Amino acid sequence: MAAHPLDPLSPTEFQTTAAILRRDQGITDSWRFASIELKEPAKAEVKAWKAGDPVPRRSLSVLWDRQTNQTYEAVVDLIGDRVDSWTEQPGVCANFTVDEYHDVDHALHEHPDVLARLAARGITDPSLVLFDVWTYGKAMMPEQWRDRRLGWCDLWMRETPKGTPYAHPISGLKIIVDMNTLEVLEIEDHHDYGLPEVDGEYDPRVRGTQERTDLKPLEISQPEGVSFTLEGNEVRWQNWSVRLGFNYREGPVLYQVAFDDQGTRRDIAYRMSFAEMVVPYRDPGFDHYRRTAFDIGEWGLGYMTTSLELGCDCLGEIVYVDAVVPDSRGEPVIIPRAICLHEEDNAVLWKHVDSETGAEVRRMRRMVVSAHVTVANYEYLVYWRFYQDGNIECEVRATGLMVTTPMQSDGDSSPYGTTVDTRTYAPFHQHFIIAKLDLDIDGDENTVVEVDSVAAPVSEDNPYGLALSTHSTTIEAESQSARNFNWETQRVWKVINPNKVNRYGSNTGYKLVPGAAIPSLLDPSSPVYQRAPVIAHPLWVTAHDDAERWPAGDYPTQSSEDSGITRWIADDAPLVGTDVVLWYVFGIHHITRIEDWPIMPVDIISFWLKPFGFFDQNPSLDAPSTMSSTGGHSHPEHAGR
Ligand SMILES: [Cu+2]
Repeated sequence: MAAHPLDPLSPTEFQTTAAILRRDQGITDSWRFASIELKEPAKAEVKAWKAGDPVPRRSLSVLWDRQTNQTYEAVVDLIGDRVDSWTEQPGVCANFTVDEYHDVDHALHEHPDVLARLAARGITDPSLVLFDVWTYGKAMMPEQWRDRRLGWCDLWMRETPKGTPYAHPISGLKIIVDMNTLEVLEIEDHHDYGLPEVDGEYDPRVRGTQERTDLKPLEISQPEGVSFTLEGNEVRWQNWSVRLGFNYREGPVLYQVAFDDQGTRRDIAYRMSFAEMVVPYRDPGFDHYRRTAFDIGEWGLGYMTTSLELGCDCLGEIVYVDAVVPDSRGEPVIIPRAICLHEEDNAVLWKHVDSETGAEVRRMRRMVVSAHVTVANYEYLVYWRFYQDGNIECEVRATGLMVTTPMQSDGDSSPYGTTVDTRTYAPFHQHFIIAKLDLDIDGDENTVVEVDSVAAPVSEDNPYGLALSTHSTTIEAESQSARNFNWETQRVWKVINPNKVNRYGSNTGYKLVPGAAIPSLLDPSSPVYQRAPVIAHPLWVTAHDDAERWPAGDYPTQSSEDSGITRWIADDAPLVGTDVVLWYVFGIHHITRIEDWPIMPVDIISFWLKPFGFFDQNPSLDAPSTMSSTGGHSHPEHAGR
C-alpha cells in the first residue's frame, strides 16, 4: 500500500494497470506497453496532501498496437478500478523497449539474407555478432519507411564468446528493420573495411593479463551504523529531507527536498531529475551520420538502470532501494539495488588554525543518492549529493566503451575522431544531459536572476582598477528564457524568493553554479538541433506546468521537430514571483582520447546548487566534530606552523 502520493508504482500496481487495460480496452497480444509509471498528482494537489489523507493512485501508460502502429496514452485509476482516459496520440512513435532490443537481435541472427551478407564478409559464426538496434530522427529515415516503427542496426562482432562486441565494429553494414513485424526492410552494404587487429578487450580474464596486486585493503566502517534514516521513501540526514521516486524514463527522481533550519522545514526543490539526454555523434561518415541518441526519451534511464554491487559500485554502509519498471507486456520487472544511499567522508568541511588556540576543523560528510545506467556500450553513473553546508551537487560519470570504427588503410586518419587503435578511430561526440530542477526556494513564488561579475573602469573612485561588483538581470518572462554561460563575467543564476529575506534583508536564494556547460556547435538547420533545440543553451527557465515534463517533447522517438521547450516558452509566461522550473543543460564535449580505449576511465562532470543568502550564516557551524585518530578532539593544541 502506497503511503504517499509520490511513491512509485508497486509491482502489483503495474499488474493491476495492465489487467484493467486488458479488461476495459481490449488490449490483446498485438499491443505492447512502452511505459507504465505513476501518474503524478498535480503539484498543487501533492502540496495540499497531508498524512492521513487518502492516497490517490493513478498510473499513466503508453501503449502501441504493433498491427496498426497506433499509439495511445491511458490513465488508470487504480483505486477506482477503471480507465480514466484512453487517448490516441496521432503521428507519434512511442519509446523503444528493452524487449524489442532483444527481439531484433534474435530475429536477425536467423535471417538468411543477413547471414549471407555476413558470410560474404567471412563472418561465419553469427553467434559472435551483436545486432545493436538504434532509433533515429525522421529526417534520417528513408522516405518510404517514415510511417513505420523503424530500427537501424549497427553490427558488432566478438572475437571470442567472452570478448566484447564493441571492440569490432562491422563497418559499412547496417540493417533497417520494422520493429513491429521484425521484417528486414533494407540491408545497407556500403563498404567493408574488415576487422582490424585491435587491442580492444578490457576484461583481464579475456586479455589473459595480470592485474596489479599492490593495493592494500581499504575498508570503510560505520560501527554504529549510518546517520540517515529511510522511512517509506523519505530520506532524512543532517537537516536534509528528500523523497525518492523512480520511473522508466528519468530513473531516480528526488522530490520535496527540504532543509530543517533550526526547527523550521524550508523548501528548496519540489522535484529534480534528468529529463532528457541527447548524444549527437559529430561524424558525417556512413557508419555514424544518423547517430543521435536520445537516451532518456527514446530508451529510458529507468529501463537501463543496473543493479549495484556492494564493495564494487558502493563502498561502506549502504542502504539499497529496489526499483520497478514494466516490461513490454506490462509485467513488473524488479531492478534489485537500483538506488544506493550512503554517506561519504569528503575531506575537510571547514578549518582554521589559530596561533593561540590551535586548529578547529570539521570533516565533511555527504549524503549520496546514486544510480548507474548502462545504455548499450556506455554507462552513466549518477550521483546526487547533499552536504551539511546546504550545497547540492549533481555529478555524472561517463564510462564504458566508446563507439569506434575501422579505417580503410593503414596510416589513414579521420578529422572527426581520434585514432585509438590499429586502423581504428573513435568519433567525436557530445553528451547533453538536461536536468529538470523544479526549485521552490522557501515556497513556490520565486524569481530567477542572472548574476554577472563586472569590473568598473578605472576612475577617480577606482584609481587602481580593483572595483568589482555584481550586476543582476531578472529573467522576466519565458521569451528571455534561453540563457548562455559567460566565462568573462563568471555568470551564475540565482533563484530567489522575492517575498522572503534573510537576517540582513536580502532575498533568500540558491544559486545554480553552471558546471560543464557546453556549446552545441550545431547549425540550427541540423536535424538533431531541430528535434532538440533545448541543447543550444545551458539554461532555460519556464513557469511550472504539470504537463511540461520532457524538454525535447513527450515523444522524441523518430521526431522531426521540437515539441518541448520551444513550444512551452511560446506563450511568454511571466516568470517573476512565480513557480519557476530550471532546465539545466550540461554535458561532456567528448573529443575522444587514446586513453579512453579500450574502456573509458570515468569522465566526471557536475553542477552545483548552493545556498546564497538562504541561511543567516554558515549552516554547518554546528556540524559534529570527530575524534582524531589519537583519540583527542579535533583541535590539537599545537597544530599549525
Ligand atoms: Cu563520450
